[in-house]
Amino acid sequence: MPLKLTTVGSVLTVFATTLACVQTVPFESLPDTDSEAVPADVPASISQVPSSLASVTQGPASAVTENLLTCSTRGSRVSAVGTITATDGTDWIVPADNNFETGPKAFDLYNECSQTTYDSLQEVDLDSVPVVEIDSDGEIITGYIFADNYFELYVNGELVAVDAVPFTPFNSSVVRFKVKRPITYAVKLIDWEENLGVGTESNRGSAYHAGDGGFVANFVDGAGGSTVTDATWKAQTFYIAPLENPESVREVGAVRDSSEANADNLSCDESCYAVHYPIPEGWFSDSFDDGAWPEAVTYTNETVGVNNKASYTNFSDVFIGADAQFIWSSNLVLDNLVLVRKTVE
Ligand SMILES: [Ca+2]
Ligand SMILES: [Ca+2]
Ligand SMILES: [Ca+2]
Repeated sequence: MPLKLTTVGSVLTVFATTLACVQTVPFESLPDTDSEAVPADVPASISQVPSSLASVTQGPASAVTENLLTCSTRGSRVSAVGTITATDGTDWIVPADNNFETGPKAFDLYNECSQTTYDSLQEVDLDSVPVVEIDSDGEIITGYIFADNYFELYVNGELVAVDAVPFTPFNSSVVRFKVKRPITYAVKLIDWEENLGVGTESNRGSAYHAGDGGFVANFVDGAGGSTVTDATWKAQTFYIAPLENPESVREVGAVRDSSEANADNLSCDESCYAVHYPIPEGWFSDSFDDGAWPEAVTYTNETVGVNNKASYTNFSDVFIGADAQFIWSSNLVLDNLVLVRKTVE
């Protein structure tokens, strides 16, 4: 890749025209110490931290919130939040900063913690779902959502609902809001973790199993139309863990690509690394430009592992039946904080 590091402008121009190339030099917010950038003739490699934006942490975070939700249901995992300092001195919240304690909770379709376990959508009185008014003269949209593990939904910049269960048991939700078009959906997604900072949970015989994520939604309007999650959404990751080696994260165009990283049978346990990226200001706004974000990657029900989860299968008519697909960023396992967006006219 004939990169010439003459000016920021030229780098950005080259970058924009070579989105398919493996990025080996900082391309956003070039630091003052640009002289240390990799020379132009060095081939694509995994020999450095992916970009000037990324920060690296190692080992466990310190819990600042021991448990966001007390739930006695069998299979309920503790949903803690912690902080950790990176090698560059920056502080990070893991698994992610969130509005669980203050945001409006989504209405339950299926939530064992609240003992709401509808067998089907036909049992749900949708008129009892509160309508969040974004535009008083807008149309009413009804959205069905399942997230592994946690979502926060913004519509045209307004926080409409947060997931009622941060970690597990798995739950599903319905939201209603009144809004005018165009409609921008922006969703913060967190694949929660038990071992804060190292991206793992106790599962499948290991105390340090790397869990996976997944998000599916179907937003139905009153005129027979709907917006479902699919590959036309944008998705970007901001927290990648566990990593045996942080340098295994590469930037391939806009993709923060951890496909080279081992996700199974890791042995780093409490000494695993994580790579963090700052969330851009106003990412949830309708005016935010997500043009540089990768397209979402779709995943099958089998891959996400939902075929045995009543919180999903009881409402399959609004998910599978509506052709809504599970989406995430490029790594369903290692990407733990993912932002997704979609604008519809
Ligand atoms: Ca949840
Ligand atoms: Ca998960
Ligand atoms: Ca994960």
